[in-house]
Amino acid sequence: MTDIKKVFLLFAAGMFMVSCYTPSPKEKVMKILQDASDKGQFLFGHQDSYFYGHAWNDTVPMKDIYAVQSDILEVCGDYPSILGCDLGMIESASERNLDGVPFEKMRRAIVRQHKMGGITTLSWHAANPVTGGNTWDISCDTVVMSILPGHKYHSRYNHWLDTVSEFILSLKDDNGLQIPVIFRPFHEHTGSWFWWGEDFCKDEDYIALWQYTYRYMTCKGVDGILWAYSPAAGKPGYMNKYPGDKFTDILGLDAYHYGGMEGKSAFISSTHNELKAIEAIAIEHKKLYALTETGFETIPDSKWWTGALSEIMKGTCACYALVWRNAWDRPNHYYAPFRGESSAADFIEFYNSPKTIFIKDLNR
Ligand code: BMA
Repeated sequence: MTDIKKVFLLFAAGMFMVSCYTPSPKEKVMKILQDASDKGQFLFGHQDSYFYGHAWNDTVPMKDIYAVQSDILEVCGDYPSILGCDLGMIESASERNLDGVPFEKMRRAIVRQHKMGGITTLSWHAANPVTGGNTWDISCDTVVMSILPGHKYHSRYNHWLDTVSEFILSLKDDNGLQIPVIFRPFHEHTGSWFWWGEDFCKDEDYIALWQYTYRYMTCKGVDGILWAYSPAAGKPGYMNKYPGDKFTDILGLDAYHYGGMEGKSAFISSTHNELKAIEAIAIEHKKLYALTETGFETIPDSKWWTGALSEIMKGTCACYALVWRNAWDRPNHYYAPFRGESSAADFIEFYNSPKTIFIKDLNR
């Protein structure tokens, strides 16, 4: 065979392989996020959106998920493209998470969100494995160390990871493929309000815990998910406990609006600036980045969506922004609009902006 023929055949074989390449479910999700980021758009997320809202609760008794309700749907006629769920209390084999959401309902909601073309992110407000207290039990400052290999509570932690892995592995699409959720454990660790927080955990222990968790779950077969690292805003040392590029897909930031209307401009500029600083790190490490949690409790600003959140995201490549939950049993604990709420009109403007991505946008 002549050299020319050989080159031609190699080229043809290469083209054939490229055309046969099917991206994995994880790669597809990464592409959705990357495309948004490249276009200066962002996906909109809402924690627990389909389980309960400001004035309703669909978790008692457990109704079928196909009767889907959402405060976001009521306001704009569309679903959030990112559904936030929390695994807290799965480690104690509870049927419901710490906010009363049945895990079976959560599982079905995640499958449905995936069928609709959307994405789910899982946080994990894990209980304190040493004291048995809840996730905010900070009475002991050696918890992280004591669940690492060779330490007293290690086997208990392994058992917890079995439970988490089992749940994630149960999230399958119609073809039996793993649904690629964004897993966001041990969040806000730069603050000191969870047992894994800054004051209770050395940098190397946090990194060891993360890497151990990643390896353990990967060995269990949980290998098609995205891992998000999300420190709390306004704290030093963003990268001090970074687990490493191999163990991370998304760089996050959890930033809430405090201080009422007077705090608005400081919140906008500091959060925007932090996102820009994360952008530089994300470029260097070739990672996506996102505003993994945000919100203004009770939304006392009727223009918060176009006037604060959009302003923060403007000029960044952050791929999503997720607002926290609307608690049905705490009238003053909500972060998303609902029908009749004073920022609802502004939210519709935010929804209609070419920058924001909801479920319908992902299906156009
Ligand atoms: C917090 C509050 C709590 C909730 C926890 C986990 O920010 O909303 O009420 O239990 O998140 O979802």
